[in-house]
Amino acid sequence: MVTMNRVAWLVVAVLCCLRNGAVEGFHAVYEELMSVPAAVVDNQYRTVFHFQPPRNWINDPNGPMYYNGIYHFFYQYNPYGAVWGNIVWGHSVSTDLINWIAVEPALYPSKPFDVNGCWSGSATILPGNKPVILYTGVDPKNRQVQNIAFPKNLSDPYLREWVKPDYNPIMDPDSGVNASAFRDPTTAWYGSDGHWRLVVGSKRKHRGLAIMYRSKDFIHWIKAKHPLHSANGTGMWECPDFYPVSMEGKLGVDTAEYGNGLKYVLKNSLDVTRYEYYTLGTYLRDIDRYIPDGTSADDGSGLRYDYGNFYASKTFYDEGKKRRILWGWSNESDSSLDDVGKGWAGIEAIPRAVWLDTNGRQLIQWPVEEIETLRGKQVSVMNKNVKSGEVVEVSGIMTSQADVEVTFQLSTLDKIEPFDSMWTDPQKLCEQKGADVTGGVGPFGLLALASANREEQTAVFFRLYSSPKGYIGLMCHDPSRSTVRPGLYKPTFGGWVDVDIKKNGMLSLRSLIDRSVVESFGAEGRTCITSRVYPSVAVDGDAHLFVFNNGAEDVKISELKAWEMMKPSMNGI
Ligand SMILES: *[C@@H]1O[C@H](CO)[C@@H](O)[C@H](O)[C@H]1NC(C)=O
Ligand SMILES: *[C@@H]1O[C@H](CO)[C@@H](O)[C@H](O)[C@H]1NC(C)=O
Ligand SMILES: *[C@@H]1O[C@H](CO)[C@@H](O)[C@H](O)[C@H]1NC(C)=O
Ligand SMILES: *[C@H]1O[C@@H](CO)[C@H](O)[C@@H](O)[C@@H]1NC(C)=O
Repeated sequence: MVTMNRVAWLVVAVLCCLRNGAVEGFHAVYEELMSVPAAVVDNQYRTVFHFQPPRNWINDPNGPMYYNGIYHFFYQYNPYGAVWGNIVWGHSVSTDLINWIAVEPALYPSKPFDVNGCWSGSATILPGNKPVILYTGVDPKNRQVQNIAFPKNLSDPYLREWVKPDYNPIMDPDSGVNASAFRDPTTAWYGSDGHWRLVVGSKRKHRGLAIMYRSKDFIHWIKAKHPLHSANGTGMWECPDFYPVSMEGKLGVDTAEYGNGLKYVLKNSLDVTRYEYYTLGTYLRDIDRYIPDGTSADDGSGLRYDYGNFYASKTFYDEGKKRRILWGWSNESDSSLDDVGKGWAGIEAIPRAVWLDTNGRQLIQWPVEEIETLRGKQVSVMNKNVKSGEVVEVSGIMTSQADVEVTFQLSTLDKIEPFDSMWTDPQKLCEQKGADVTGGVGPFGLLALASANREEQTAVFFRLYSSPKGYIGLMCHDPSRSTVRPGLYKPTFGGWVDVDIKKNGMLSLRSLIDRSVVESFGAEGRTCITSRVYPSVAVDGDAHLFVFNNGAEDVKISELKAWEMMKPSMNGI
């Protein structure tokens, strides 16, 4: 393996003493690899239009904000190696969310209140247009505390330097809070009583907690008597996010808004499952309680932004375009030694606009429109029937980096299979019924990053079932044949598709394909799945794209458009 050759010297040097993924709190810690600089930076799997720094490890998105015409994006970053460790706040700026300029790290351990780490946090724009960051510091006793930082010079359009006052920390884990489970402050919002509020993720035994704090001046914070919300059996809540969405239309709403016509979203990243879940609900501001709607399961079986590899996400309100934008981290599925060999690990998913579905039961997500400026050469397929068992190649562009939009028309559903009420977990169902398992209506969809003979392929597809309550849609990513390389982690992912198929007779799919990532948006953004894959043949010009149908019923491509994606300016690369 190319990658292995590159790290052969390293394998010899460290395998002997590599403590295999000893887990400290929430991350595998490979102390021996934490500060191993990249010998070579691998381009085979490096993404072209997803957010990445030039090299090294990244994880959680931090403090995203729009300030004076500039988008700021911070991220958990190891400046010295391709595994987690030495974490600072990397910082990049952009005017379009697509082309990024890297500036110096905004926060790095330097004071007693963050000497052992500058972990995740959020930005809030205070009255008078003053941005401020709240983040988790790890103190000399390894306690997690919350700190505040201000821009040094508000006239610097890039806000390069940040000042951490010596009065930090501003929130301590008190007697009731576990000092090893107290992190990731949210963006704050202002209440009618003149107090700021925010939540910090935590847990008590098996109960996940969104601990609430209040402050009059943003500096002195007092813990509320009860959390904003909690749920037993969910474990540590990382990276909570709490914000309003409008009950009508696609426009975003500022975090501080309150009133009629709004619903609230509470999202938590569950350290136990390493996936994240959200509920829609009501915020009772007078008593500072959040109550999830009956239609939102409030546990690890609930709604997810993304049913694939997507974690530690955070939204912000984009005042410029009046929309709410979601950032999420997609980690690698290869090994830490592979990452050291590549010289990097982790990407951020394409920023997505989020709004409420007209049915009020879930969110809709769609890649920010700016991504379309990267669309280059285009090919299309119109009104093409795909018979049972047939495969249609989409050729004429380089599909190793592409944006593909397809609408399938389902004229008859006669051969649809019955739904078994025992099927409660969509991911398990996708595991059982992979892309090669023939069905009634579906599986049909795309084969991305495929080799010519389809020995390698990442399948993105739908399957439909009928139940007494109506039709049920399932969307899957099946990467089981994504590479001929042995030993890689290739999880199948799946989610239900909440759309009235009978009424529409159509199902749409969009996939953003970028060398080692396939990011898919089913039914116009109702179900999203992201997978990391490492093809060894389907690379560059040898990557093919197909439409397939392994259902008994024919389906029709009503329209397919695919664009080769151009490379933005990505942090100097
Ligand atoms: C603040 O930033 C502006 C714009 O970059 C610059 O002209 C000015 O000198 C800076 N002020 C200080 C005190 O560094
Ligand atoms: C505090 O959290 C840590 C990290 O999850 C856990 O190992 C420990 O058991 C917790 N302590 C208590 C008293 O619950
Ligand atoms: C909370 O969840 C844990 C584990 O899931 C369970 O053992 C415990 O009984 C639950 N406690 C309550 C009060 O429901
Ligand atoms: C991403 O990597 C895979 C494979 O190592 C792990 O199984 C996941 O837990 C991990 N995801 C996160 C969010 O850390």
